[in-house]
Amino acid sequence: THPGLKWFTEAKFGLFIHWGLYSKLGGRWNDSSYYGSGEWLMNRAKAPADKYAQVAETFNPQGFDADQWAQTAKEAGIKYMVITAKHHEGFSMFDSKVTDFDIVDASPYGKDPMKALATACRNKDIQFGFYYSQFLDWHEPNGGGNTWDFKLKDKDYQQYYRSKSIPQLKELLTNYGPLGLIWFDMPGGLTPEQTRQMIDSLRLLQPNCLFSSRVGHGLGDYRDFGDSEMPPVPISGAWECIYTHNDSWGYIQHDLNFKSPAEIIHLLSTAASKGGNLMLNVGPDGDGKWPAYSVEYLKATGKWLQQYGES
Ligand code: JFZ
Repeated sequence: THPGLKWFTEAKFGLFIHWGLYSKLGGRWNDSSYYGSGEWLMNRAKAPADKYAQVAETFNPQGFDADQWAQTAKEAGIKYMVITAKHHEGFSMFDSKVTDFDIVDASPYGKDPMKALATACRNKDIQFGFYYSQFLDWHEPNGGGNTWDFKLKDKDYQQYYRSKSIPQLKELLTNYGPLGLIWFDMPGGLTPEQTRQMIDSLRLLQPNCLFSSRVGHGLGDYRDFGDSEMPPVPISGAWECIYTHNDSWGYIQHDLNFKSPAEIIHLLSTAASKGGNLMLNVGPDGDGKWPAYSVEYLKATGKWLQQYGES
């Protein structure tokens, strides 16, 4: 069995964080406002890649505080944290040499928040991992998904994997210390054999790092369910269900439909009773601040866990 499954199956409670340029847009593009899946805004609005990329020029999350994020997670009783290094929009929230479309090179912020967060989590004994959109990349002509700017028939997915996706995954597995897991998402463009080759080359860098099931072709190390999907019966083997705190993964300014502490505790205990983990998502805003309700309700969840939880 995979060495990483020990911590994973004991964890019970994880924190998912969707954070990118879409967090600054908050569900609004031009004169339209969108509800749900804020991180899909570029696609839903069919925003031109060059126009969308300009959002980076004013992306400056001065309110980001890695220690505070890790501290809130700790108080909530969270055992692992997974954050979007690059979502489908294609913007790298880490220092990447592979592209200039990253937070250090393209934004006034000019620092690598993932470095700080990896360190802050490690200092508090929280397993740290990255979400990485390995196929969908709406910024790249050869990436999956953007057919409003780039012609489908001109796309060379292999070229995208070779030049961006795989080199960036290697950066993530090299520059941030030991990772608990990589959360792949929305597989595409690779055969089972090519997927296996990619995985093998990545495993060499960190044999203890888990790969999520959405790496594709059944080759992940544990099972993930669909979003907001709880298995109806107990499931054997390592698994995780994912829910978001309100109705969107990425920050939406006009979404205040946050799950109460009682609802979070209910999800957590249901998942645990069926043998799996709950990974709950929060969506920080473009300044790097969590919604106030997320901070408050997560802390309340942690209080309950301290009184009634097992460890
Ligand atoms: C994906 C992303 O497209 C989305 O933006 C978010 O990051 C979410 C966590 O993951 O969306 C999915 C992917 C797969 C399923 C559901 C939502 N699924 O298999 O049911």
